[in-house]
Amino acid sequence: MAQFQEVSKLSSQHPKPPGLVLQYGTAGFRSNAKHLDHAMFRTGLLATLRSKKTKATIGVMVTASHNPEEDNGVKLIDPMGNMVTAEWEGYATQLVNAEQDDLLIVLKDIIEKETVNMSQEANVFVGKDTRSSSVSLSQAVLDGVLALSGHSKDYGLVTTPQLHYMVCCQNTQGKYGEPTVEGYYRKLCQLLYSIVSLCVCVSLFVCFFFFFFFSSVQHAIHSFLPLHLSVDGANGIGALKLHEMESHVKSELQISVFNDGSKGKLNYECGADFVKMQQKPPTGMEMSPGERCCSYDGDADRIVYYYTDSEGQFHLLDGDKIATLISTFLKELLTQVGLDLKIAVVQTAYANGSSTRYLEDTMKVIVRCTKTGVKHLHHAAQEFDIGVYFEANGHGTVLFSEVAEEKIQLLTQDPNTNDERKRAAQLLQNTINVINQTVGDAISDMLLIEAILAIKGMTVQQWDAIYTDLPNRQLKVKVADRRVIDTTDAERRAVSPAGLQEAIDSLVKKYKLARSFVRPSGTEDVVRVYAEAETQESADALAHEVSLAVY
Ligand code: NG1
Ligand code: ZN
Repeated sequence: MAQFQEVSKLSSQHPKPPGLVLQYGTAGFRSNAKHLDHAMFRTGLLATLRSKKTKATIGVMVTASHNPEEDNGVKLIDPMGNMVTAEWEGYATQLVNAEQDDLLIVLKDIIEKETVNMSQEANVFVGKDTRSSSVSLSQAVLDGVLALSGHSKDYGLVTTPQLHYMVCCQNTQGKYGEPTVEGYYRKLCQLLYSIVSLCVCVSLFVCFFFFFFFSSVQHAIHSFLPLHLSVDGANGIGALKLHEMESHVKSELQISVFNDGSKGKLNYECGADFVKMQQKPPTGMEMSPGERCCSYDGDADRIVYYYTDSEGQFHLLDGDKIATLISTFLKELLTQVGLDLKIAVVQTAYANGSSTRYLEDTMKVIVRCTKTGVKHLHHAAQEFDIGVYFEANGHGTVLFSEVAEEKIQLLTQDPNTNDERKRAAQLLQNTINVINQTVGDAISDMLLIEAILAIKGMTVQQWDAIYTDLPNRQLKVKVADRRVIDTTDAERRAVSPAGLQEAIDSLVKKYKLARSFVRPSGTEDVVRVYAEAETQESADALAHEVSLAVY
């Protein structure tokens, strides 16, 4: 077939280094950019097949997120903006690892297994981050799509969540929004306006209720507008996009962008991963005591907040604190509207023990723990009316079931609902719209957090004080073969090698309020060790001792 001749011809321009093996893991394919040209071309081929199979638009994002500039990676996005299924992840691994002469055999095998109708049209959206290698690598993806006569749309420089959003908008015929970057800003920002204006209404209402004077009402309005925030853009795509968005929110939110890529290197001593792992501010950021700051990662799907206090002490508000703020806000609104919707928070084993205790014991919210990796959290969150999911590293979002969305929308239109209830329902409705439900999104999460803090009249210090994190430490250990470690119970216990879990248990017993676990990383060739305890010294010592037990 002519189609396959084109594949043969173009694939010879993107040859596979013989013997190289890559694995489609939690972050798609990720490696040094030098090894990825063939993987990109073949991911373009697979995206085209997936599009034919689903009769929908598929996304391909070229990024290695928080990895160093020299690395790159690629991830497929399914029609509703989700990750692809486990089967197709398997196909991706098979196709990318097929030696050059076997490529057509493996390709035809997938077509046959999935009964792909090759005469079906295919559409693929492609996006890339700011890495210098992303230019040629995204071209390789486009070549792959072309080789199977698929249509492609190159969005160029976009954040990962923006591309997820485009794919979802396209496949829902605009129901989710308009599939353009401008449409994305309009959707997210308009909601910030209305959330803030509703907040003004709430302030007016509250002030009226307590018989405050008009002047104090004015003060209440102006005390939080415009909001001020310093953002570390990790010298990546997020910084570019914040500059693009600035004009949309000028009078509501003033953003000072640091590490905007004009001087520094991508993710180098900056970005959400650096701040979370090092538990210190990024370089290149000017911070005044008490000032609210946040960091994005290299593809802007993660966010963490922080501030320094008057003594210069650094305070991190990570994904757990974000999940707590958002779920508390949503639960309060649900109580106000009187809707009986089941809300849950989904975390991983990396969630700080204090956050889990606070959510379960004080907030009385259901908490679920899943394996690391967004797809696991996303899946678990789908089981509830409202599922708030966040990894401690700041990747997360909120999912609303169709039933929840319908009930909330009905309330906003119900003529028998009193004003206060209607306002709360309207806030819930606006919250649904500001959230990127396809995937964690630093820009969307930031706009929501800023709105919540404004509505609640809360400072970053008050947010931080909701609960106190247990001191913790994460370490990486290099071992000969990390796959010898197998885990169970959402990665909280090791089942192999024999004796490892018993060793960890006896080390944990030595410390107060201690917990520790180990797991092989899905994105790096290391074993990750996590420990938390009553004091930082204990957490550090426990992490160190457990890492020795891993060898
Ligand atoms: P691994 O390398 O499997 O620990 C890391 C993060 C995940 C997730 C993926 C994908 C930690 C401890 N792990 O996975 O949460 O974000 O990268 O980027 O933060
Ligand atoms: Zn990322």
